This record gives sequence, structure tokens and C-alpha cells, in this order.
Amino acid sequence: EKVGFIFDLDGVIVDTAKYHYLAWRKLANELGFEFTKEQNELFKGVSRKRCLEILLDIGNIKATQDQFDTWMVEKNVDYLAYIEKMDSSEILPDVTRVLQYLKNKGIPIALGSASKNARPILEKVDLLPYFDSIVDGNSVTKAKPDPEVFLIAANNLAVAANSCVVFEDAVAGIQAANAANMVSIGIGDAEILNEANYNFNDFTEMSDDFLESLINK
Ligand code: B16
Ligand code: MG
Repeated sequence: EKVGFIFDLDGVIVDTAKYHYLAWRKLANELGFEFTKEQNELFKGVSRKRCLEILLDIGNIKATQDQFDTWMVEKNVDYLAYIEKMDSSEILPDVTRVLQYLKNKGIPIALGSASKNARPILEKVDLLPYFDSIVDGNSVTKAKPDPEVFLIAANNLAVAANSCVVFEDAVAGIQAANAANMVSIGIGDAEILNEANYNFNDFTEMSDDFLESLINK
């Protein structure tokens, strides 16, 4: 049976979480409150709109629709300024090795991200050519843990959902992969990502033999 591989973006391919954090913190500070790194954990894998809702809850701020929309744009403008400076040195360790390994085997590869900025980021770090399909925040209506993003990716790759493998760093993302009946691989803290089928701290720990076992499962 033909297999497909789906990669989350933020926290799996690149560490853009730090840029999201800086942009959200700037907005929080402007609105008169602190936003900590720990609180930023809640934002991983979560849509921009939902992030702003959580941020305003933290700051106890009630926004009009106009203010809400303005702050969404403001955060993204600041975030885009960080992305603008990215290059391939920001690809997380051994991501390129794994992508190249799969590419050499002719395995279809998709991106499954909540971010509306996924494509420019892949362009910046020069990884666009590896991806046969990009499913991002512009193409989904239901956020992770809903499996929609990964099911669209499987469909685009013409691979059965239960023959797909997903790499994810967010709890909601692992839950989405499990709900899609896919093999879920947690990248990061195994205690936090304890619902994953397999866990790795990062791709340097993932052997070619392990990848091969996924391909031939
Ligand atoms: P944007 P992923 C997610 O990316 C991030 O983890 C999350 O923190 C962010 O809010 C979301 O993308 C939306 O990003 O504002 O660029 O549309 O992990 O699903 O690749
Ligand atoms: Mg992520």
C-alpha cells in the first residue's frame, strides 16, 4: 500500500514559535499586560484568531470587532517582519535529511499546518520543492484537533488516510492525526505528546531504519 508523509510546520520544520511569541508579547505589552513563554505553549498549533481570543482572556480585555481585527493584522505584520529575515539556517536539525530520504524513495510529502504564512516560510528556508501538497490555514475550516487539515493532505497526495504518517509537535496536532486514523509521531516532549504512536525529541533521533519501517508498514 502506498504511504504518504505529512509534516506540521511550526515546531517540526522550523522554530517559528519564538517569532509568534515575540509578536504576541509585543501586542500584550501594548495592551498593558505580560505574556509569558509558558502561556505561549497554549498557542502552539492553534489558529491566529483563537490565539488572540486566548491572549485577550489572559489580559482580561474585551475587544470590539474592529479592535479585534486591527490587533490580528498588527500581530501578523510584526510576525511577517521576523519571517522576512529567515533563511535555511533555521531549518531544525535533520529535517532536510528526512525529507531527502523520503524524496529519494518517491514518497509523496505534504505540509499540514494551521499557519496562513506556511508557503512564504517554506520559500524562505528553501524547502518548497520537497512538498507535493501544502495544506495550511488558508485551506482549512476546522482547526486541529479536528482531522480536516490532514485528511485534505491525504486526499491531495492520493493516499489512504490510514497509510499516512504525521509529524507533529502540538498535542492538538497529535489528536488530529489520531482522529484521522494516521500514524502519529510526536516531535518534542514525550510526556506532553503522550498520545502519539511514537515519540522523538527531534529528527536527529530518527534512524533511516525507522523511516523504512514506516514506509513498509
Ligand atoms: P499564522 P503549525 C501554527 O503553525 C502555530 O503553531 C500557531 O502558533 C499559530 O498561531 C498558527 O500556526 C497560525 O499561524 O498566524 O501564521 O496563520 O504548528 O500548525 O504549523
Ligand atoms: Mg506545530
